[in-house]
Amino acid sequence: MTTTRCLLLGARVQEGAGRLGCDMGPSAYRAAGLAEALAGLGLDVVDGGDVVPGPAADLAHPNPALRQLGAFAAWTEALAGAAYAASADAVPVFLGGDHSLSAGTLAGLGRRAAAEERPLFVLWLDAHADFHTLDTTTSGNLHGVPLAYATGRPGFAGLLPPLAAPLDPAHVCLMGTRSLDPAERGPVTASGMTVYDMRSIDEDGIVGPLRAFLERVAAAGGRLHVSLDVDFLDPEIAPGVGTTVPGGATFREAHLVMEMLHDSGLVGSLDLVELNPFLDERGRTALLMVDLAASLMGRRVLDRPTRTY
Ligand code: 6HN
Ligand code: MN
Ligand code: MN
Ligand code: MN
Repeated sequence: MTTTRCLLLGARVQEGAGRLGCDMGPSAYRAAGLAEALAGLGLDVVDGGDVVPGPAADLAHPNPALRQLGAFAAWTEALAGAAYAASADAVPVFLGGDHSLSAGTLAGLGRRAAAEERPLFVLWLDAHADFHTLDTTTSGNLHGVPLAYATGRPGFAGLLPPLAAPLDPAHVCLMGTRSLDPAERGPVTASGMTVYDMRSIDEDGIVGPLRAFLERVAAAGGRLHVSLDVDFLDPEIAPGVGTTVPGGATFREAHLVMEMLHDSGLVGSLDLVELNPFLDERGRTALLMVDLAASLMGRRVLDRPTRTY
């Protein structure tokens, strides 16, 4: 068996969020020992440094709320290229950075999946759906749009890179959803994406739904990308994020999800997004995210270091 090669790539993007600070995320993950934790599992870990975007284009759009569209387009272009290249022979882990970075990673991974003639599946662990188009967002914060762009919703053409292969909404599973803007609700329902919102997780648990999704990915021979937004977690355990929503996933639920993902053997790439170290408390959110990434990459509970967050 060959050793899994794990490539860490920082994306210091903060332009998509409503407040500054996510640009420090990659540094916080490095300080929290992400590379060491993964190497400790016997993985071949390479820190590829930070992806550098080109200059922001001057892009006009009729929605006056939009902020930083040119920077978003430049990040998307750079990250799509990086994700396509990295996914050829490694499991890339993207260290965000706000969630707008997933527009780029999903574009690049879609191209990779198409080249492999495999379908791309996405597990979106987030309080939000991030399913706004450029026309429907009222905050204007572009971390609210990546899933809409990647699935080919209208209005991105000519502004963002064209998609080699739009993501099939039937291959997307949202978990932990508990905050949708009015303009997102109809489109999320109509999209055909699978949504396990917090109410359904509270009622039915997280294991059955996740197992059902993973079985679908396996049956289709799919490549699975996991996008983990810090606000998937309850703010009590993960305060280092700008968009806290009460009632999030517990420590136990989040670790269980990661362990099931590892056991599935299906995960080909990972985004760690929305960590805002300026809002964190002595690095506890960064440390928790590192622990979750390590569980996803194979750490068993008995190997976990004793930590109090
Ligand atoms: N995130 N729906 C809200 C907006 O401003 O569009 C929140 C988006 C949050 C984005 O969680 O990555
Ligand atoms: Mn998000
Ligand atoms: Mn979110
Ligand atoms: Mn299918």
